[in-house]
Amino acid sequence: SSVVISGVGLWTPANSISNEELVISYNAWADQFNQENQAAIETGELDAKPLSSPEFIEKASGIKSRYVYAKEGVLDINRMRPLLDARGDDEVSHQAEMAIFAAKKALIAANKTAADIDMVIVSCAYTQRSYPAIAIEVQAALGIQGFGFDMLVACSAATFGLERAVDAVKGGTSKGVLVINPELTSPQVNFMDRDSHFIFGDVATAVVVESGDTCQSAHSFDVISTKCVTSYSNNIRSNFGYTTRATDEDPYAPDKLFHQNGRKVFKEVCPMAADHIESHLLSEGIQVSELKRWWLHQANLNMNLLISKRLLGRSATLEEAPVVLDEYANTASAGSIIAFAKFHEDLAAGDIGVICSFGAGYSIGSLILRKR
Ligand code: CO8
Repeated sequence: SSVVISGVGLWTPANSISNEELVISYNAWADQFNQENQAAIETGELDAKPLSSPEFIEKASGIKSRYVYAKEGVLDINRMRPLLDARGDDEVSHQAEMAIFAAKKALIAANKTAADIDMVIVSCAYTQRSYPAIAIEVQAALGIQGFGFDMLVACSAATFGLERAVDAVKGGTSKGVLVINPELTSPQVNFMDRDSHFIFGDVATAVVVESGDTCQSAHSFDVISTKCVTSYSNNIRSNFGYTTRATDEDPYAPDKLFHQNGRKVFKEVCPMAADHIESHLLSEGIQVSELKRWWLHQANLNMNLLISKRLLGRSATLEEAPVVLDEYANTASAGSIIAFAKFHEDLAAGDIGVICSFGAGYSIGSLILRKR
């Protein structure tokens, strides 16, 4: 019997920040920095902080706005990072909270309860602690028997997690899997870096994977196949980790936050992603022209247009390759799943689509789906 995706849940934070709001704050911070360091800047000891602009951001990335789990602190030029409440051991953690919201929605969409799930994978770009796993906290909160674990694969965490889920159902290890992506990216964003302050947003997505035999969902997809690839690159990196305390490095240093060589990433990842999608489709005997929908990673609009152009000979339309990054920005691994969550119900039985993620690692993951 087939393995299916039978439900998807999307939890969107209540707070958003527009490009305009973000740039006003960044520019006020940069002006303050430049004034305070005027002497050192004049002697050439320090570089002046350059100003950002909403026009640049939208043109270079397609991003207009982003959601944030906590807005307080982000725009405060004397803080420039979100302010989260520190929670005790007996309280639900921030990431588990996000994950639970999305998981409940996915279960409803799949027409399932906790009793139908026996494996919980929390896969995302960061977990707020190493143990106990966020997945186990979520498993307990939802009353799920079986087991859960966390996995980190940056932007491809969702697709790689889904591959694990599909294999577990196919191999009989599991009857139903929840793959949850609580992408709490904002604590790792350097809001004092003009090149990257606009890139990320927070969100949580969740997907139910089960056997076609048990599926009772109104909108389900056969997973035709999955394909994951990694290739080591330092062009997207964060050096923050549990050893930071022992290396006596500054935990606030820019290298301890998200940083990238954006141009290089753009140039290297676009052809990799295009080739990946094409070879994955061909391995299943599917032509690119047969694809009804491309649920692509949502990092950069120009990147997605370039990838589809390489494969189709023209840019994909918004109907073919839906865009959510204008509203959500880059939400690490959740981007392609948000696109899937918002744009799958209109497909007809037999229609084929591909979910594809690409990013840090580098990591690329894809799933070919057929509407049931
Ligand atoms: N405002 C005004 N001007 C700016 C700004 C700004 N905000 N930023 C840069 N500029 C300037 C630059 O300084 C540069 O000036 P000059 O030409 O004088 O040097 C000029 O504008 C052009 O700059 P870039 O070359 O940097 O601009 P690009 O057109 O290449 O656009 C992008 C920059 C948008 C970053 C683009 O390169 C891009 O999107 N690349 C792809 C990146 C990508 O997909 N990365 C994936 C990262 S996400 C990931 O893998 C997940 C990691 C885990 C999650 C982390 C969560 C925190």
